[in-house]
Amino acid sequence: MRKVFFTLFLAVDFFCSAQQIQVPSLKEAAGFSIGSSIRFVPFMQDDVLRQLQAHHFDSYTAGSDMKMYQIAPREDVLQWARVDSIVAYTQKHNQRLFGHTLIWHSATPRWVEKKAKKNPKWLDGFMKHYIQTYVGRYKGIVDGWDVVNEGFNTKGAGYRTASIWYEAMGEEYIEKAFRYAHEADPDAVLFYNDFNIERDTLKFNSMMKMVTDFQRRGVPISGIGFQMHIRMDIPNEVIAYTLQRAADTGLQIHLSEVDIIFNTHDDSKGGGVQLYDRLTESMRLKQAQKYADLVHMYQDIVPKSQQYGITFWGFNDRDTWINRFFKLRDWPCIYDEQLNPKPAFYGFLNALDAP
Ligand code: 9MR
Repeated sequence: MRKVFFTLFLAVDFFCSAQQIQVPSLKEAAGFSIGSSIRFVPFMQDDVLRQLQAHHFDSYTAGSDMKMYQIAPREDVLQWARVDSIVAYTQKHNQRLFGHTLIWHSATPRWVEKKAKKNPKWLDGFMKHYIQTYVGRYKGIVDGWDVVNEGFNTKGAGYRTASIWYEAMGEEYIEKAFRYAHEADPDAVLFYNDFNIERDTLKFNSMMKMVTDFQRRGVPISGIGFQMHIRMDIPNEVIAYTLQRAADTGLQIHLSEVDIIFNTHDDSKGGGVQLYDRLTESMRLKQAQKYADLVHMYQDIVPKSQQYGITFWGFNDRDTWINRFFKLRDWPCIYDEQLNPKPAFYGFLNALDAP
């Protein structure tokens, strides 16, 4: 049955554009929240994107609009206008707003880095003020937060030490960020979020050590975010193993930035390695299977009460960050460059258990 449905939609896909076709809604087919990262300004001017977003997603993650460099561009300035517009949009469309991200080395404004380098003691007070003003302002409105993003090394074991937060405050900065956020909104779902944890078991183990220590000591963490920027050749067995161990903590599990690439890279800006120049039909079908595998693993391994949801990092190949960042040509998303659903979309959709 699944196969017939899949083939049927492939045929429809071939003749129709996104505007002409009403495909089934992902959020209606899923038993958990489905989201995508969105860049608010181009999004609000793009009718097709807005139509697709409202149709498929009941969770909204800002691609950049909620990061520290946007909120605190200069000393003594906190600007909320963009976030307020996003809140208005999500409330109008009855969507969950997810806060990405409070503390991320890569989104720290230059002025904060400079000031903390001169006076490391200042940073803790600034962090407390920033988090509590921000989380307090959107208390009961932002459902959950990536409290700290990418606090562990890109590869292998250990904390990311090349971060002003670590340099000025030591590893305790992570715990403090969670405590400050929890004080400001005790009901917000608080995540630690990172990449490659589904595949790099040394990195995963470092994170798990921190998470279980937090749980033992009552540091208010409520979830683990697997960014899940994966490649076609990342073995399902490894993903299943790490997901299982994370789920065993009893915490919420969010697949927070999903995309699936064919080519590879060294994790650095411009570090793409172009292995495939074009997307063949057989690649499209294999990608559909991988998206389906991911959904099955999430549903089978993560207990329902811990399924915070699955969020795509942009849902179409036209806007994906992958090509810009790694200097690649890849096709990681469920919608193609013309904003038509790909086999990956149907692979994902058909794997979803009804709510
Ligand atoms: O996709 C985001 C890009 O548009 C921004 O310029 C960049 C810096 O803010 O962040 C990108 O999103 C990253 C996310 O916040 C954290 N995980 C990795 C994502 C891709 O770089």
